[in-house]
Amino acid sequence: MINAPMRPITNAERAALKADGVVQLKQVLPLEWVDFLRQGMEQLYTSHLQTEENPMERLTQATLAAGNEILSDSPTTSGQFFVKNSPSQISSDLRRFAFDSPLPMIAADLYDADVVNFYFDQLFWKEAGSGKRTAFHQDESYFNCTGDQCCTFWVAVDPVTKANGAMGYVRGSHLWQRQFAANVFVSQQQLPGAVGEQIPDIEANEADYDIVYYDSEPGDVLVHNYRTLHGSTGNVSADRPRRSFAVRYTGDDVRYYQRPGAPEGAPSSQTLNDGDRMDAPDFPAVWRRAEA
Ligand SMILES: O=C(O)CCC(=O)C(=O)O
Repeated sequence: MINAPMRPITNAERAALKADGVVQLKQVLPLEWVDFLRQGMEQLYTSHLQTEENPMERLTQATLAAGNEILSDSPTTSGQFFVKNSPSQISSDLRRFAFDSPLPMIAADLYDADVVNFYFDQLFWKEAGSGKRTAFHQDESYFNCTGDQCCTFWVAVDPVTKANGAMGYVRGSHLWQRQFAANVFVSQQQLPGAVGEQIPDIEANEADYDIVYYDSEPGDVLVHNYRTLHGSTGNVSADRPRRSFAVRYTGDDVRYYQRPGAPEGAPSSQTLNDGDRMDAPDFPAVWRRAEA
């Protein structure tokens, strides 16, 4: 499989990411890569998600026990919402997708970077009927880095609409210069030890914000800046899973920063100090500009 996108990134797409903090790249991923990713995710679902304790479920129970609300689009729940951190550490297929698919080249093109480094990956699997929303949040508060060129590349292997878990973004929020506290992901409740402002109640006041929700088709990639507030709807469909893989890449201006309040599991480095370039074995380079 080749690592080139289906088409070049346009100036309008680069400009949208800068201005809005989010852009949807329609049909940039070859479908053979999407099929490859889907198979890798399905294997992981069988080998790990279905057999391990689901950390999101544990977090949900702890949040409810503390008297806090879980955000859901459905009064009843018949499926689970799985979040798996760093799945590429256990799945060679997901690692290959994060490192060798067209995504790193797309990142280089969007950032106009000399070097693109891998930072972190996550798998998000909303089973049919798992009504839980992903609460609006800002990735920056979970990440041990600083700078502008850090984006999430979100790839769904299923058709996505609001009924099974569409991603929503507060346009322009990456420019607000506000640092929000990390939350419990399915609740507005802050994570213990989180640092930053409480995120406003966006879910109950969506009309007050410039929010854009995206339907998505296999082959599309949603890219958002790590400062952009975003969340997703619950999966209230009867039979459509919503399975996605998110990979974070950094560009030239990003520096390591051990962020106060970042959750314990946030990728961190044994070798880098605050202010160092991200170029280290912990965060391998996945794309380099060819020497002239
Ligand atoms: O897929 C989701 O619901 C959440 C994804 C997300 O927050 C992210 O990729 O940063």
